[in-house]
Amino acid sequence: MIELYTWGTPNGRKVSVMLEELGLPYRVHKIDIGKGEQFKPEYVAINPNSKIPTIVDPDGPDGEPFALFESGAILIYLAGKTDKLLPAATRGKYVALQWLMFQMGGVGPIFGQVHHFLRAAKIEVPYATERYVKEKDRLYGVLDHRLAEAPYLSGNEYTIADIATYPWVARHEWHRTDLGRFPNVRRWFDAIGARPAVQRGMAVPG
Ligand SMILES: N[C@@H](CCC(=O)N[C@@H](CS)C(=O)NCC(=O)O)C(=O)O
Repeated sequence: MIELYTWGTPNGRKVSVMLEELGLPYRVHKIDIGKGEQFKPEYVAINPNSKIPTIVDPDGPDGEPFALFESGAILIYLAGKTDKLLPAATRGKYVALQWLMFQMGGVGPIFGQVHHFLRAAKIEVPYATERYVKEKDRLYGVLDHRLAEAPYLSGNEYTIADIATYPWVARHEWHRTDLGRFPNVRRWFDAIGARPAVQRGMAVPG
């Protein structure tokens, strides 16, 4: 049974969607980041970065328990453990990892900043808001262009790149993005959202 430490945010839901897609048994431990539970010493012991998500696989490499943080690393680990959702062939594998890194280094951090400045900042900061909204729109344009060429981010196969990106696009209302402006993203978003495993994973931690 994999232990999943998570909260109801896009980075946490990437991992619950992945576990649901793989059909791996897992137990959810809620880490309420609003209450600062990510800073408790027992959590910092498995995630020194004090953020969710983290997994502990009791049956890790060499059969030993294995704690892992960073959602992208967790997705790659689970794909490797099961030989699923990351193509084995070199070209497909690195195209999937390319779009996963695009999510980790671009979509996640930039959409997160947009959420902060539109929804959480205690004062209005027009310069920062404008800067991040503009970059968010540019990233949507890149996604839309890619999804005009292929059904999924990695090509013809649904992979961890899609799993990583979906929960961020699912927050499109938070970052005030009309998916009608990005019809290829909309088609991809609807197709992925129809997957039962995605629906179950997106409801975690409940
Ligand atoms: N790069 C990390 C980012 C994780 C992250 O930012 N998690 C947020 C929730 S989505 C968090 O735990 N925030 C709590 C905090 O910043 O104190 C990953 O992908 O795992």
